Amino acid sequence: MKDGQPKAIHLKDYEAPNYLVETTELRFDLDEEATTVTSKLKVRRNPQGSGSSELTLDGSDLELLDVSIDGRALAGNEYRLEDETLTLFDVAEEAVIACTTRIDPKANTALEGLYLSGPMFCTQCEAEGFRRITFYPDRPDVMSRFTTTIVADDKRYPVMLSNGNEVARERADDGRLSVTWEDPFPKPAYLFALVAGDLAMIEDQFTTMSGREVTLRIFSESHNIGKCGYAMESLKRAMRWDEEVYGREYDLDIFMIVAVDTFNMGAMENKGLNVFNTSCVLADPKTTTDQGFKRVEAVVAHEYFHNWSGNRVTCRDWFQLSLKEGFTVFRDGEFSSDMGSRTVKRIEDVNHLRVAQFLEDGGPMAHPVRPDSYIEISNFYTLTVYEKGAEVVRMIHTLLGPERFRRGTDLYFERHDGEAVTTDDFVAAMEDANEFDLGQFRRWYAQAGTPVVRVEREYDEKTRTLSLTLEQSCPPTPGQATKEALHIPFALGLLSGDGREMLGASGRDNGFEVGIATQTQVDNPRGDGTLVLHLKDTTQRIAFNGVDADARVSLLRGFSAPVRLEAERSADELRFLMLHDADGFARWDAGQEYYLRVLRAAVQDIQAGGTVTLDEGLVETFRGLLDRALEAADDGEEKAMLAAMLSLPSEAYVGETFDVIDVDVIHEAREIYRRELTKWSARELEYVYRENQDVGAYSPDAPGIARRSLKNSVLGYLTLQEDPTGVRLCIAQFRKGNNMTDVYAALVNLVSCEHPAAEPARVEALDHFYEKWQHEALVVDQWFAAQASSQRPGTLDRVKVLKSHPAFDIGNPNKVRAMIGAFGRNPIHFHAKDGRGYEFLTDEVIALNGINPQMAAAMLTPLTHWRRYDAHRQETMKRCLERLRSEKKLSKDVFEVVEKSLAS
Ligand code: B3K
Ligand code: ZN
Repeated sequence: MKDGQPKAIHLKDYEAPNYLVETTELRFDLDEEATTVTSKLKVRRNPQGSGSSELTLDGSDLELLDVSIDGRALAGNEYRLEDETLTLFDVAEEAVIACTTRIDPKANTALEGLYLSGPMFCTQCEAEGFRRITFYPDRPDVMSRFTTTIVADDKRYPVMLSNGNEVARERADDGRLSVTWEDPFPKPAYLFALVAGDLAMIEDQFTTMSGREVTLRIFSESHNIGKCGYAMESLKRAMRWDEEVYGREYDLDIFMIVAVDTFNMGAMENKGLNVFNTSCVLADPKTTTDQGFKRVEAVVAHEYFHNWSGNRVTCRDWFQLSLKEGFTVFRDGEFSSDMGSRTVKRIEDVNHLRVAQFLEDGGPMAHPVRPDSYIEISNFYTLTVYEKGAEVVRMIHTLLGPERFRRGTDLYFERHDGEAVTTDDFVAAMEDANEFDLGQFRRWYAQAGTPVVRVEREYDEKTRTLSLTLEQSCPPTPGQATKEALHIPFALGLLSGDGREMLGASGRDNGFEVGIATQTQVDNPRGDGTLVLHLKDTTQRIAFNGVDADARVSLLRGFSAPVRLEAERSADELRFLMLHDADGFARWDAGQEYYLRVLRAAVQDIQAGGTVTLDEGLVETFRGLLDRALEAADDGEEKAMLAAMLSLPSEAYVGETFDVIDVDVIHEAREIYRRELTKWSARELEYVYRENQDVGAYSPDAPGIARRSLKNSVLGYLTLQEDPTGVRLCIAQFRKGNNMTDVYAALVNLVSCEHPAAEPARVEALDHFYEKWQHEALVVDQWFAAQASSQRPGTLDRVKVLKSHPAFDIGNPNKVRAMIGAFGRNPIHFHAKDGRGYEFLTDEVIALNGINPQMAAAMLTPLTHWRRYDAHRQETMKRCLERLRSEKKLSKDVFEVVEKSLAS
């Protein structure tokens, strides 16, 4: 950081800007090491501002060459230039402020502002990157119309792009080319973008719902252009979907995506000119896995959807980040659900939320969906803002139902088009469009921590009444010692002993008349057997009359709220729900709860010094699932569901449920079960494996993805077989696979495989894989990640060696994520008792701190959870954090995470 301790910024201190910027004219004279940026801002005093004639502009790492007001150059006493600001003392009601700055894109390793990605120029301005380009009121509530002229040597940079439409192209006197772009839509500076390079392009057309023709272009370096077709198809699907589901039409005549290699995150929704990490746009069966294809489709859609949820209606300040991110993640999730399997998408999202967001919500960085304060906003692009934020929007959708939700979004877009608003404005539009009270619901935005819903059940034989008591609570989080009750939509169903739905319309169809006694509001939004209870008080009760003793309740269907469910349910009951629950998510979830209970018991057995007593019911259940897999339909749903149901909860998930995470024992317990399950169902596993081979050409469609995920999850078990059959199958799949999904699944299994039959194939496979794909950067990332995730001994040493590999580059975030990020998630090696894993990560964070602070802070996350481990590990991890704290030139990003982690 630059001047002493960085200070926190608080939501409560928000003030409207003093000046608004009507138009922004920019001229870039591009040069790799000395780009000159000339800006002309037409400013006007904001009637809602303080009225002061002082105007403070943000600026970081800029060399100021000149500044003028209304054409008059300012003398030194007319402004104050500080480390991160330029203050002009006396600005009239209306004025034109011009300034020239010089920047060094080549030296910009933070990848914020204007920088070089390989041979091309590109920008990243969200959240506060524009201030690294020129002096500007770099805040989202200042929206301006931008005109951008790019001047460069067109032999090296024949393609020059910015937001909006190209309006002029001329040859300058010195022979360079000058291209001007005009964006008619006012936007905050964080949505500004510029790209220049020698790029190839694919082009397509989209006819909008009102019949306008839009040109769609995807640019990349020429060697990647053959892999952009899937992103283009995804884009068109997303554009159509947004018209159909939200009535949102695209507004410019052109929409562009540019793929770049060096990018801090997945992609960026700049107006009309999205910039994408190659990892989220390139897709090809030979080099991209099914997960990769799904990611491309989802991220392309996500960024496109931002055109309305983020760009046309943007955030007033960065505390409102979830306004655009939570809502847009919800939108892209619904899109993906409509394109593939809704249930599987829900399972994936909930898994992710439980493993990672719950951890964040219970750790030192916990914050509400709308944070109250931050030191570095880049640290708040979190799972809480994105994924929990999306869950909050989903709950509004559940409470209102689809039609009323749509009425709410229509009003929101209409009311706030062209404005910078707050999450409260979003909720108010939902309320006003439907006369629905979301007063208490708003607490979801303000309160951090994962709520717990505890369900107690009682059955009265005499009256045949089943009563449920639901109690909600939420543990304290930093700065929030006590919590208030939330408005929780809690979805449930009731199943008869023979597995039929007993409630709602489905219940009546099945001949059940269940009486309900409760003070709680109960809805039946889908008209099926699922009821939604509005939990608002700490404790609420509901009783079902006329119910037999063998009836079973299905709780938290569809994961209707991001809470931890605590309910005593017997193994029999969970197995029953796994088979009969009408809600696919609940079937999977019952299985996970059952597996979790078994694994937790095994962990406790080992910790007590005993041996693991095998739960035979689990083996039987597992074999039952494999039997079903043999008859499962190839519909893209059932097999994917079964693949998910065959997977034991991850070590991270099991760990998250313990107060003290015993990494070694959790690993041991889970491995014991994986081996036992394999041993007792080897024949079934082999059948399923053989029955699910792809026939015909690879296609990333739902049935194909489902089939491969089933086959590959079975392959993971087969490699644990004692006889070498499974390992041989794996080696054969590696050699013969005609798509990256199969080849990579085989590689990952081989990399962690302990079986002697895997030698020397493992090393050969790794060498062969690199040899073959060394020119495909994204595949090399996968190669790094597979090795950094290996469970075999020696992983850390291997990672250290790989860091000197010619393909590794600490300046490229994809490489950093593939190796250091993957290692930080390696449950046993990162947490090795000798502390070497922690020390390694600390060294890497220190190195990154000086290069790319955002990446440094992101890599640090695994150490922040130090309090969750045993005393010895706590001590070692804490020492690492203290070592970081004592570093001299700590960035704000790392400083904030370290300070908060160490705070008691
Ligand atoms: N809005 C960007 C994220 C920007 C992150 C800045 N540190 C991508 C997205 O969420 O769509
Ligand atoms: Zn986003």
